[in-house]
Amino acid sequence: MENLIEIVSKFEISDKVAEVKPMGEGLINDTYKVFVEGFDKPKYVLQRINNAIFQDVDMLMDNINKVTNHLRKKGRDTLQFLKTDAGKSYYFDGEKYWRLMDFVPDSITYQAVTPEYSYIAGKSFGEFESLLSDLDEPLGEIIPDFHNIEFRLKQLRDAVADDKAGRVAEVQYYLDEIFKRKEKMTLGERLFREGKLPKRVCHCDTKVNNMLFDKEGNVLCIIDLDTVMPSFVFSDYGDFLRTAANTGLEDDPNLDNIDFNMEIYNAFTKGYLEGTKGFLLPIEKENLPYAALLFPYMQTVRFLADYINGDTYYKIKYPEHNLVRTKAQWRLFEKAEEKEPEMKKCLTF
Ligand code: GN1
Ligand code: MG
Repeated sequence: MENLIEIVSKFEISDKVAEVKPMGEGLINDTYKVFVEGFDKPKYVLQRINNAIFQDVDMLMDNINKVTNHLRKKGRDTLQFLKTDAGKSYYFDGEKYWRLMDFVPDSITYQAVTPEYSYIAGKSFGEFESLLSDLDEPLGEIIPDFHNIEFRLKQLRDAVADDKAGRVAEVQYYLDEIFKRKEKMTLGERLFREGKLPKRVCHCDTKVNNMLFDKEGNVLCIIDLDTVMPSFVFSDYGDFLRTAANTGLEDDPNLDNIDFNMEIYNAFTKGYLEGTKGFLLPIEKENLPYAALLFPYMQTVRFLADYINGDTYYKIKYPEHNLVRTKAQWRLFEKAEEKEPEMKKCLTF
């Protein structure tokens, strides 16, 4: 295990580091809170960037700097990164990449939200997209085709063809169900090719726990900016609902816990439409129910492909973890699909 205190000391800070402790629930990067002498709350957040996934760390940090500078210029609170003694926005220890940012004081994250908080979240993510809509410096596509469902289905087909871990036979049911719906679920990419659907600067990882709230329920700032890149607005809208409207856990082993909560859907949609006022096109608005289905669908495809490949992408806690995640996301998809007509009816704000 690397000496985390020594890594923190490579950054331009004047404090003396007391302790570094693990934090967060991310499936990709490793995150730690940093305590310094004379201060009883965390002062910084240290992160090891997973460079197997974010292979171009310079592009990654450059994107984040563009986004945070733009938000700051508009008077919004956002993440503040520290530079290393050498003036860089990350430290490379010869093997791993690290970055350090300020800990946002008195901030709270949630794994689940109430309708009231969903409304606030909808507004904040909507405003986030609106605020970034006039970013004049282009952002790099840090993970190409990240939310391209045609590409994700291709990855799944490739995984099946290779069957590296010998797991295809046991998941045939899910493969059949997924591919049965491929026409419907690839609508976004077709609309894009027809020139009807634009790409916007999106967050692309709008999980509930990527928002910092204060004690009164105000949003302090949006975190986890690694995947900010051009995408359909469906990404931010759909991925939030995937986590927030799920009455169970993302990896719930008990499928009976899982439902798609329409109260959360309505509250979030109301907030999102307010936050994107004057900016969303009718085609984007009309297809929000499609987005609510697309993200549980896409996450099923991604977890299943990783399970078939022998668990090379997501961190797992036990051998069947990606299969359990697949089943839980698929149940969520089915529940969302049942409620699609109701979602369309509710879209009249
Ligand atoms: C990953 O990094 P984290 O845990 O916030 C993933 C998302 C998935 C999510 C599933 C770069 O997000 O796309 O939706 O897990 N991030 C990347 O929980 O692949
Ligand atoms: Mg995260």
